[in-house]
Amino acid sequence: MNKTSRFLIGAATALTLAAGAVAVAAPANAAAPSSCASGASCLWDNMNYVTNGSVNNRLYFVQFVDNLANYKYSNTQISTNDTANSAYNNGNTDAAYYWEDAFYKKAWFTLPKKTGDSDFGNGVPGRSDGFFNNRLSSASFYSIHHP
Ligand SMILES: [Ca+2]
Ligand SMILES: [Ca+2]
Repeated sequence: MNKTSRFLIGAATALTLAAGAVAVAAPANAAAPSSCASGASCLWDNMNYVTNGSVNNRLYFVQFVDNLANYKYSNTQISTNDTANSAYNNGNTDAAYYWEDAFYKKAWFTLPKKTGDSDFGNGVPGRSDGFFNNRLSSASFYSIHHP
């Protein structure tokens, strides 16, 4: 082994360690659930981004949902009204907002882009109690509706 090849091996090892450090530092919920496409926000009936045990059974929107009573989680007969326990905002530009009542009324909370809340029961951003568990009735990205 000559001097040049030893140097290259050393450089590759350093890069690998740096990438590992970045992965460890990332928030636990940084990765979007697999069923929530880029640009969408998604809701699930249960905590941890599932409905009946599957991440695929979700409600998603790319602009707004004025009344969740009009929709069911995909592959189910479960109404999305007053049932959601987790949400992810996989939008690319906007924060997403989630309201207690239809047509963007009463209490709300917001998730910045590329973040989620895997369990409304232990609180949501800006609120520490489980108030929003099974209570959402409308949702929207910031550019369409916001408080
Ligand atoms: Ca539920
Ligand atoms: Ca939570």
